[in-house]
Formats: sequence, C-alpha cells, structure tokens
Amino acid sequence: MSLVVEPKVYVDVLTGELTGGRVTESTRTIGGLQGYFLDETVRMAMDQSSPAYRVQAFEPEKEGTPGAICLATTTLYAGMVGDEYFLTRGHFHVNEDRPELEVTVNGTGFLVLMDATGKTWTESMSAGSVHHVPPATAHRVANIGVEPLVFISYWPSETGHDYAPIAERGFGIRVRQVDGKPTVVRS
Ligand code: S6P
Ligand code: ZN
Repeated sequence: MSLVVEPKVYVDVLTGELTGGRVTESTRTIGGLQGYFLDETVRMAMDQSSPAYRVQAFEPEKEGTPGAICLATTTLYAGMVGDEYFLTRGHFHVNEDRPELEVTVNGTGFLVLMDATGKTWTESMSAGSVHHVPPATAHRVANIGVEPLVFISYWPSETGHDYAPIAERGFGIRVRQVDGKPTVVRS
C-alpha cells in the first residue's frame, strides 16, 4: 500500500466550493421554505422553484453515527420575501451537547441563535468571521447583502438535526429591512 494517500475531497478556500466523489449536494427552493417567512402570501406568489440556498456536504460518517467531523458549505443567495431577508431553516441538534463552528467565506449576514431557554441573539457575519454555535443552541443564517452569503460549517457526525421546534415556533426574532437597513426585530 502506498505511504501517500491523496485527499478525496477539496475545498476551494476562496469560494467554499467542495469537490470530490464523496460530496453530496442539495438545494432548498423558495417552495421548500413554506412557513419560515413572516409573509406567507408573498412567498407563495414567488417562483417556487427558485433556489434560496444550496448545501454541499462531506459527511465521513452517516448522520447520527459517531466517529467523524462533518463539513458543509452553504451558499445562501441574496433576496427577500417581502421585507425579510433570505434565510436558512435553522435547527437544534438532536444530541444537544454537540456544538458547531461556522466560518464565513463570502458575503454579509447574521447568524441567528437561540438557546434552550428561548434567549435569542445574533452575530454579524462577513468574510473570515468565525462563529461558535454553543451546545443546545438553535442556529439560522440570514443574508443581508447583495452577494451570495457563503459559509462553511463543521459539526460532529453524531450530532443529528432537529427541525421541528423552529418550524413550529421560529426564533422569536427576524432579520428584516426597516428604513432601508437590515434590522433584527422581535416577531
Ligand atoms: C449543519 C449546519 C449547516 C446547515 C445549512 C442549512 O449542522 O448547520 O450545514 O445544515 O446551513 O441550514 P438548515 O437549517 O436548512 O439545515
Ligand atoms: Zn447545525
């Protein structure tokens, strides 16, 4: 056996793009974000097949199985539903004590966070910013710029994702355009 093993996955450090045979890819459309925005009437009137974000992932172990660190690049496109900026669905982790790291590659946005008690806060994202998502903390991202917001996430493979609490109750805060400016407001 050769002493040198070539990597099977590459990340373009300038764009966040992942390549390699073990990279999976999924796209979430406007149609797939039913119930996530404040103005459902506006969202319904939009092109339902239009992409809101794309996720490329490298998961060396199956979701929920320990033994690996996973990595994913999210490209959250610029856009609005009414006065609300495009967002990712957001989730808690099933194994609540598992944290996550986000590294911003391009664009500007807010990382929206909520702990188990319902306390919410946000962090500003811009190229190079590094964000620690603590254990038991729901996380979502909103793109407040005109360019795609690209970030790389790292999490343990045994983490698991729980979407139901956010789908049902949201974060209690939203990122909206108020007087022409991105503003975090209670909802
Ligand atoms: C995974 C990590 C990201 C998100 C991605 C899409 O733990 O937080 O890779 O999966 O940004 O967001 P969501 O909330 O639709 O999974
Ligand atoms: Zn996560």
